[in-house]
Amino acid sequence: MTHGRMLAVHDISCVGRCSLTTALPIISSLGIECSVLPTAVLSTHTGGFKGFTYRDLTEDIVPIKEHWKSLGLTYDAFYTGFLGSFEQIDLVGSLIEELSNERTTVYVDPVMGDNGNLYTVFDSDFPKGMRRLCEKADVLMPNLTELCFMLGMEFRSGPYTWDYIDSVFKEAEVFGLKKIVITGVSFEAGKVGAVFKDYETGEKGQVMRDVIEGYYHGTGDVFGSALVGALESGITLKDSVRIAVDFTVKSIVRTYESGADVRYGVDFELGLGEYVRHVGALKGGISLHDISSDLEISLTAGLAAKIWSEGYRDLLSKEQIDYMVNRFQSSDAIKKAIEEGYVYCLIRSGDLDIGYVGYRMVEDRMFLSKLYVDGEHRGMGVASKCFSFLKDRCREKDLNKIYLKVKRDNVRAINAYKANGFVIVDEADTPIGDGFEMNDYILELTF
Ligand code: PXL
Repeated sequence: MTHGRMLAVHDISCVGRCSLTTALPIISSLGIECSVLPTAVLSTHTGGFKGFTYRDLTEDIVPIKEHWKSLGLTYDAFYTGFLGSFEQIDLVGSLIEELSNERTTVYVDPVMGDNGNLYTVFDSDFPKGMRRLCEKADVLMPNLTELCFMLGMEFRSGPYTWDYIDSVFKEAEVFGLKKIVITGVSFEAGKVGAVFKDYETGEKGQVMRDVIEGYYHGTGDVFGSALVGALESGITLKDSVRIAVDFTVKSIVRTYESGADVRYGVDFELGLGEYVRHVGALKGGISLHDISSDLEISLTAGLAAKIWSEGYRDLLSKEQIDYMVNRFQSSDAIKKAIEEGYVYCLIRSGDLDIGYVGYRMVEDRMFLSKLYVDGEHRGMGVASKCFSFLKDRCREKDLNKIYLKVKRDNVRAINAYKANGFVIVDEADTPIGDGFEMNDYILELTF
């Protein structure tokens, strides 16, 4: 399902970005129609502000539902979060059943607690009730605290092992889910992120990022909303988790750097543009287009100049960047390379050119001479997708190896290649004229 009507069922905390004040803007930014069912109205959320007001809207749920039924409304997706009372659990469960259609996906974030504790407004019976709602979910997005409370497991603080996480995935099978994404998981000190499992395909994985000190309110809702938006846009689970983690982490970093009062939630608004671009790029899919015309060649050279001047600012002097762009990435250089047997392709996402590759076959391997992605589109798995295209090109010629050169101090690129299965096999120091030298590793991928 892409871009049907969604219902977000959360409280409205008027101040302190969380629940509906994050779900609505984040999901709407993707062009998804998001209706709301407010479960309670609070002057602020309950975490850190004293004296908040709390209006429980339990009594409104049935009349609202009946009105929607009289209009013949159904929802293609439900995204439930903070519920205002114990009774709401079953009321929301019935509402989901009565307003679903054959395409409906149910996303449940069983918002109840964090760091081993329930939020103060919930008593110890709440998790038992929440379990029933989770049984209606297709996609569950709990943190470990919430899962432990619902499954009757003892909460332990991290770091965890994959054996432990696998055992949690196994316990969570009782919910009959399609997918689960667990937040706040750490496998090593200094790193935290999310783990996920697709019960239908067996695929599982993790997305970890550096810990940022402090406790940031509403991040579960920012993450959940970004995840639901990406999944509803038809993006794979793995890419959706990565997009949601990065969106959340960048929001936290902005908040940390601004020194803002963390009770007001994280500064996600400035990240919405990038979030929409990332989802848009992966939604449209990525394709490689062989280039040959003068226009395509000059487009590629223009992209190269942009990517190089932004991407290598911290690694090379301006003089060396200018020299290398002119020598290796200008229209003339690309034209000459194509004449010598290189294949150049633009990486296209929707109708945007976001990068380019250049390669040629050398004996029994593909030599990948260029793989450059525009900064705005990095960190979205574009490179991995390019590698699957490039592997196909190798297979067409019965080859099973790709090699490339990368500057020895370009740690980010080396790690990205390693994550795609490349290993360092050699080093090369090549003088390139004008007193410049390239000091590279040679990395190889066998498949
Ligand atoms: O983000 C979780 C959340 C949602 N709604 C309310 C909350 C909290 C967490 O404290 O208090 C009202």
